[in-house]
Amino acid sequence: VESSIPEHMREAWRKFSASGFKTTDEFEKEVVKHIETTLARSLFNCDELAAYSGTALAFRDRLVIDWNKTQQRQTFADQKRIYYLSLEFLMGRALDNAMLNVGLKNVAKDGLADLGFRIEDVVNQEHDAALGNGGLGRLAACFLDSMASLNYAAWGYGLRYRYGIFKQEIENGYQVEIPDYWLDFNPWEFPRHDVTVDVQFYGWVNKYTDENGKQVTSWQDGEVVVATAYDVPVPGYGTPTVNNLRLWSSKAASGEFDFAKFNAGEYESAVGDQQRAETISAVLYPNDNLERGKELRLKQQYFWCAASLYDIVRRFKKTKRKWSEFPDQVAIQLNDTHPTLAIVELQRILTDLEGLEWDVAWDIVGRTFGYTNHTVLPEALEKWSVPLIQNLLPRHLQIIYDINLFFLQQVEKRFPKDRELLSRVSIIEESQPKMVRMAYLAIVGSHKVNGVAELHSDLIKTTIFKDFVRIYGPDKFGNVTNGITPRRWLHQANPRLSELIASKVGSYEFLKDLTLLNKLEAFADDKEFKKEWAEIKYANKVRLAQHIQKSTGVSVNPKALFDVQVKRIHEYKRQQLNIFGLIHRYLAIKGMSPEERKKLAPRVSIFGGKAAPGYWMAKTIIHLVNKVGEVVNNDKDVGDLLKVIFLEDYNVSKAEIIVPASDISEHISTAGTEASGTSNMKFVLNGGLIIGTLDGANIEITREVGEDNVYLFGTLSEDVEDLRHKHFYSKTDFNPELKKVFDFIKSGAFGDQSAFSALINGIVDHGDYYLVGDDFDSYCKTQDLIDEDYKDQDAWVTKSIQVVSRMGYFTSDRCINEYADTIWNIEPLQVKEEDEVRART
Ligand code: GPV
Repeated sequence: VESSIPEHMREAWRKFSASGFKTTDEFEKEVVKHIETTLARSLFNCDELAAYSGTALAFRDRLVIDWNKTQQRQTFADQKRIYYLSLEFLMGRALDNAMLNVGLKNVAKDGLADLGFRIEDVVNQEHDAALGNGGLGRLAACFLDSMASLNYAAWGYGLRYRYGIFKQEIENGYQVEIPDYWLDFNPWEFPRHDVTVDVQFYGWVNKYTDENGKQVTSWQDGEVVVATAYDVPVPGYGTPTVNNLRLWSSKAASGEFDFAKFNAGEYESAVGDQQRAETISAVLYPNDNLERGKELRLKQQYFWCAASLYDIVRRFKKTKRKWSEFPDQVAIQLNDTHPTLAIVELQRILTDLEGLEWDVAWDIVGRTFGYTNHTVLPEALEKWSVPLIQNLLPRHLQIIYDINLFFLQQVEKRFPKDRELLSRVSIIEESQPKMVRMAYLAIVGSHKVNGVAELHSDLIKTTIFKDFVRIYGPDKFGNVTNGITPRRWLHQANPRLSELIASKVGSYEFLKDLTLLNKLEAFADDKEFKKEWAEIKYANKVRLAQHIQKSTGVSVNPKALFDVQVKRIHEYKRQQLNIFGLIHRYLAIKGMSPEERKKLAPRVSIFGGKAAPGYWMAKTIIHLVNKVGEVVNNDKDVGDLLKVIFLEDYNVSKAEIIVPASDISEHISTAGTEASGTSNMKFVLNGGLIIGTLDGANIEITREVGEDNVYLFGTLSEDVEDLRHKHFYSKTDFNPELKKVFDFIKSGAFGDQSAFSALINGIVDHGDYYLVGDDFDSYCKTQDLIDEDYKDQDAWVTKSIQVVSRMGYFTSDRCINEYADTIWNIEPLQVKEEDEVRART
């Protein structure tokens, strides 16, 4: 480390080393300094955005101090590190989280008030960091929070998209996509212009014997794109650990212009090269649970894997260890198959560049990687065409073929003459064109494969990866049920509830050990406590009602039952079942006498979520929800009994308002299709009950909180296949109540019926793949039961307290500790106790 200051010259450094504010005065001084100097503004032109910027910069300084120390501590400790590779990190806002995690939100609140601002208004200025689609990306963000909070030495690696997930607007009931340019002012990232990696594409493979008689394989004459690192600090809660999220940004190799071309008068083409390179990290692909095989997406994947691997290997080499120790220093977790090329890239580095024998290298690779699967849906399983890889990454294709050859030889030895088996498990699918099955490559190149909830982990073992369980044995396959961070999803989103809980369980320690919530159980019948509990839920509903009023113009009654379904729009998640159920309810209300109407609980049904821009059926569902809302919400005869709301642009910061305000939320996927779901956990942790199918983590939530506290309905996953089969052969006994709903739509009640015909035909004529017809009846009956139960508010509040008290298991801290124990083989890094105490006060 030549750049470090010699020991005898360090006195001034120690004397002036930055220490960060602690008091309100010190905070205000920092904010004013940043506003006046960094931003060059003054008290004469300081709006809320400037106040946000100044506050963010003040907190950023605080974080950076601990961040630097954390990185030093981890380097000196010289222990194993975790590298979490994810194409998505759905971080949301950073300021509120930073304030809470370093324990200085109250200081900031008082300071901002002194300076003339309300902290909520300031916090609301921040643009969400929306570098993800849905659950998979948000899971990565929760994991970063947990890894920092538990003091694991961990890095996230991703792409610095210039455009995150699009902003959704609703125009005449249709989704319209607006680009999300979010980097205008982002105080949370640090460009590291000195940390760059050259990444190669295209070119050809040269195999030759050098002058010493050594076999050399060289990938050459490709096009080079430069990856530049942008680092984002990730603060832990109640600890001085601040980990690093490293995001790569692409630009052309020669910097601004290719001067040769420029001088030759090819100005346009030089700028074109520049733009083509920058395109790689320009935009997040907006598909959730769907892969479309686009070349640019493959470029993104390799660009990010190559840069990250180079960085990881560079760090390892500084330790001067032998290659055989690489897996003792490095654990790389693959968030789905998107980073599978990292396996191939490490094998290439070790063999072609470092000269290791194939088998030695392959053993190191296998011990390094773990692969997490997040879906069984066939359309989401990645396959890349061989010609595409051949052209873009010719050397990698050869390595993939070799990996496959050795793997199939191994299978052949254990299961001689089973040709069928060989063709089933081959990494190369013999189709036209040939395809590389990325999940199979990920399994073969990892030492552990895990699913994300019990049912899902069982399903991958018995369906899509069945043959691999035979080949490798069951121990290679495991389960780590997902979790969520209680810091953001309880403490930050629902501060009053967090405070009430803390007052009963004794302290905020439950945010670090969520099982302590079980102490609440004792208060589930405590009258005074229940009153406060209910008041907080009501206040959260009032806040959401205000947001609904502002964004849709519809007034809703906060005393009504709030029924929420917010998540990506997808046929398998069955928002269509929900909206058909609501049309059924509307028709029922219209036919009721005043007496019958009294039995109902007034209800506000709230939808939110984005459809992939090319997913036509999902867009149709959004359209129908909006049209139903127009009719129902303007029907005076129905009034408060039913309102149907579509909230536009659902994202992390909106979830923080919506989640604490729900009475019931919907997790109603066709059994066997939702790998886990994580919003189910968020809602229950905030005292909302759920209606759901026996799918994903719903099953484990039910086990924890008790069957009486969950509204379950619908087909079981083991019966799904048979039913689908039956639909194929007979369409006779179609649900009559659902047919009435379809007839009503067809009558033009919600505008031109042809807009919705594909949605209806998919169910009536095309096999009803997601079993909407089969589950409709039990869904509606279960909703009726909810009406009945909701009217007994006293019993409802007891349930609400009970479920929260039993949610300890679903913290992402538990989840990360399981990964650490069963996959990464890593322990947290000890932090001195005095530092911990300092961080908490
Ligand atoms: I694959 N998931 C996602 O959000 N996007 C994807 O492309 C894929 C999976 C989700 C699953 O659908 C959820 O069930 C799961 O809870 C989440 O990943 C995190 O594991």
